Amino acid sequence: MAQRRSWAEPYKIKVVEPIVMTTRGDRDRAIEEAGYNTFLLRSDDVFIDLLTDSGTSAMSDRQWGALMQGDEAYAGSRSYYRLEDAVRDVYGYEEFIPTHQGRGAEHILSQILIEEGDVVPGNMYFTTTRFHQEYAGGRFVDVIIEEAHDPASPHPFKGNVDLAKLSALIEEVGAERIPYISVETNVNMAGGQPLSMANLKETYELCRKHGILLMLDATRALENAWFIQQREEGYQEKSVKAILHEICSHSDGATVSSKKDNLVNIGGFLALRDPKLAGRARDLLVAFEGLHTYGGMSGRDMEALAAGIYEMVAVDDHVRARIGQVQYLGEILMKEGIPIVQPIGGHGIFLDAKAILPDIPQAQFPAQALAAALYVDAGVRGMERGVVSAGRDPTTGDHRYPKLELVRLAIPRRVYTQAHMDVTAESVVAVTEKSDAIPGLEFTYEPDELRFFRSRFRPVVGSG
Ligand code: P70
Repeated sequence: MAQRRSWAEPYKIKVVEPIVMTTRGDRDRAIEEAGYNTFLLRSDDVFIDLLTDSGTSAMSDRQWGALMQGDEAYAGSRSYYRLEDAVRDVYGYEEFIPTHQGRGAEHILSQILIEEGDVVPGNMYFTTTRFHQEYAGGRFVDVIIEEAHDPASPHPFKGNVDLAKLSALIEEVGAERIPYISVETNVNMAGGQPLSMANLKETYELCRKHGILLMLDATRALENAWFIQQREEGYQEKSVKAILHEICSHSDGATVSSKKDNLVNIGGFLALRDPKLAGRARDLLVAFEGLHTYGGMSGRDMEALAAGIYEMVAVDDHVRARIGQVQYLGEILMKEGIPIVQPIGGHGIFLDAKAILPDIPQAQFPAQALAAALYVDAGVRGMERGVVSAGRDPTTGDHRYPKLELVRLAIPRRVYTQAHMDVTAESVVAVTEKSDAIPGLEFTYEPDELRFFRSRFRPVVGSG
């Protein structure tokens, strides 16, 4: 296709959903009631909702049309077979196992492969993924390259696996203690950072040599494919569709939260190559999710998902515009001198809270405090991705202190306009300029598991 000077969304808007700007007084009250946790805000109190890109995409007219064609048969639904075809065509895995969302697939995969005392390496943790690995008796070990932990490193593939770290781990614990490596595409907690095809291939070769499986978290594999096309030698002329297919070819299976790349509000799947392993997964599926021909989805969910999978790869302009919007916001912030994770990632902008609030100690949750202050300024909702998200070490009980202490502004797909990005950038600048006034936080309630979702805080007296 002829190169243009600028990108534009390859769609126009047919339906809109009104949103309301609240007053500063309303927002002060709302954040206090929410215990300074943006997960506990009501969406009616939010103006621009950048909490997550998960399940928040706008569906196309074709997807809405597909909903009407859902076959709600308990067993053998036509919609299941359509979805199975879509996953086989686009991702290339033979065995397809539907689940209610990504963590449903993680649960099943962890239960069939991990035994008590096993070790599961991965290119940076993801909260729900690590939870399920530990819940199954495993121990997660981070084998991502060091650059991923440095927000300022401009490395083009910060999601890469560090093969020396992986080899050392295999040496240390023995390959028989490592059922699989979990390789995430476009690593969420690193800032939406891709891994390269070359690194994935080498990782897969190393694993095969040792009889270790390679399971992808292919939740944002489309966005990873885009970065490979843009940045990796030899991929400029290939479509993102072809690149995505090639990514999956270097793996034994994948878990996918379809609430991201796949453009639906709910759904997910586990995909495998080995039919025996798939049989064990289906045995558990019927106990935890639902029958093997619907998992946790209705027939209409499966129709919309099949349509979404085809739509995301139909033209490269879709992902180009999606990531283009994220870059638009990131570039404004960089011009304003706001410290954000470099390079700009695929699904959102990650503000470096340690750099913005250097006087708040990490034990007083700078990213949580920054997310709350940003919300109060103009009703923009982001998410803490720092020490609160990292949780406690199961053996010592201490906080885990990640190097990255970030606020994520995740951009939903096909939902907001450039004007929303402008308003967001202005608010980030305004809050950063007044950052001295932001107090640190302390827990008033801390849940035992995945604490970031429901924890509550209050400002630390005398700080800020
Ligand atoms: C987010 C969401 C979900 C997710 C993911 C990756 C790379 C698996 C999943 C789970 C939602 C979320 C989840 C936990 C904490 C905060 C937010 N990410 N793998 O906003 O999929 O949600 O469908 O069960 O990013 O990043 P699911």
